[in-house]
Amino acid sequence: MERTFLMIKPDGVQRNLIGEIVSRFEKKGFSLVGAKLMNVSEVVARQHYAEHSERPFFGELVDFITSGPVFAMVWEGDQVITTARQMMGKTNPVEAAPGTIRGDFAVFTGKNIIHGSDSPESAVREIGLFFQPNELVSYERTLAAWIV
Ligand code: RTP
Ligand code: MG
Repeated sequence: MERTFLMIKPDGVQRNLIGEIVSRFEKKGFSLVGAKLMNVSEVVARQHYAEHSERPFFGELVDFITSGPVFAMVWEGDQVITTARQMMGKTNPVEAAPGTIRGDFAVFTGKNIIHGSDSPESAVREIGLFFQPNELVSYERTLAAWIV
């Protein structure tokens, strides 16, 4: 069972898209094992996007991700890293297919609503950066017991 780090960026929070986005991953069949609304410090933002530190847009990226609250999440499921990236769509919303989160809700690369880990190594690193182990809750589905 795989885990990934997903984060609704400040534009997604401002636009009231938390519920819509969480709902897509729930309906897909993945399990939410951790989530919190939080402000990202500049130190954490720089660490999170360290791979882009030499790119010309790095300063803007850090400013944006620290500009307001984000909704940080850890999701669990079979192949969740790759599948979540597919559900998010391409980085540039112009290229993101309709039906994807960025394809449906975003217009600009710099305001593309959601982040998702791009590999198992990134997922481990990013989960560790944003969550303490005791903030993650794994559980068995006991749906029938709650319905009847
Ligand atoms: P993310 O890390 O946020 O999930 O996005 P991603 O993997 O699809 O794209 P990545 O290449 O990792 O870029 C990280 C974020 O940087 C901004 N960006 N701006 N102006 C530009 O050319 C440019 N390229 C990337 C985007 O907000 C992108 O999500
Ligand atoms: Mg990335």
